[in-house]
Amino acid sequence: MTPGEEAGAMMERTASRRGRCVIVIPTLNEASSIETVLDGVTSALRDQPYETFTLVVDGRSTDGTYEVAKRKASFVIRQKRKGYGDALRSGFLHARKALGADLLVMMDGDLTYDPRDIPSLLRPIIDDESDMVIGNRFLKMQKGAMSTTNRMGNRFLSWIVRGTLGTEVHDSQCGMRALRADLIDALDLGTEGMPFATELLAEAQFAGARITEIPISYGVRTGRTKLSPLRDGLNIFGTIVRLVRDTRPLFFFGFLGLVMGLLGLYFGLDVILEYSRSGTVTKIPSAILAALMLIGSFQFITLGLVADMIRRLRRRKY
Ligand SMILES: Nc1nc2c(ncn2[C@@H]2O[C@H](COP(=O)(O)OP(=O)(O)OP(=O)(O)O)[C@@H](O)[C@H]2O)c(=O)[nH]1
Ligand SMILES: [Mg+2]
Repeated sequence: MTPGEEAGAMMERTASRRGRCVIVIPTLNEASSIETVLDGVTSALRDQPYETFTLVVDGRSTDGTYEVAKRKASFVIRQKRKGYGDALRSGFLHARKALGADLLVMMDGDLTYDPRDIPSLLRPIIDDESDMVIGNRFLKMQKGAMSTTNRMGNRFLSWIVRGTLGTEVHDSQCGMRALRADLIDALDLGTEGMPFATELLAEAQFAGARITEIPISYGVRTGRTKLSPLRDGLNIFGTIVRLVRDTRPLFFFGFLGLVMGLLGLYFGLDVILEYSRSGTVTKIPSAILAALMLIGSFQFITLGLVADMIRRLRRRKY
């Protein structure tokens, strides 16, 4: 190979290693912060070894966010439907299909996340050690950035997610993440609202993606929140239950079957003891209840096995 050819090959290798990164930012009335966020992203990623673009997905803001984003962002799209989840899903698809993204980053437009954390989020993906990197806000959180109720709710949801979905993530609701763009193709994302963060995590875990977390900063919000802690908290909890049912059906239905089976044994034991002592059964209601519980338990376990088989057959491995 001549020195010229060698240099050409090296440039090609470098170019293919660079990749294209799209930072997707959903906004709904964030005019007071979006400009600073976009400037922050641009300056934080100036010297990174990948091409960087910002994509604002605006949800029909009425405070001029769209106009600011039009001026400052690389790309802006108007969201057709409603919701945080819908905005991110549309943004990811647009970034992947229309903009040819290799790497995706999601973050809020409210100045809570620090764009200087983006390179650290991308590093494990670029080094091929991870497919999705999730921020953990609890280690570097600014005072007052999250109310005590929100913090407790977040910790509780993360604990449930770890226990039920089996992901080793301690801030399951964190909205700052980086992921390989082709991971999106293997995920079945449909949640429109705030539970999107949980769905993305569960789907990635189910697809067999390598997921890691790193500490990131989290500051006090600029502008008004779009979060309704009770409504969104309950929605997220409902989503977790649905995701456990869909992604770990044997665990879900098996658990219900086990509880019912134990109740059946509890009611039935008395009846069996009475029968073995006297040869008769007088506690008819207990006997009927125990029989129903045991039949129900058997049905739940069978349902779990069938659902598990269906889920395995439909699994799109990443
Ligand atoms: N496009 C779009 N963006 C949304 C929608 N709802 C929220 N957002 C944006 O999504 C990001 C996250 O919403 P936030 O209100 O910050 O919710 P949060 O981060 O859970 O809570 P706080 O930061 O404490 O208010 C922000 O940039 C919002 O502007 C929506 O329906 N459509
Ligand atoms: Mg926020």
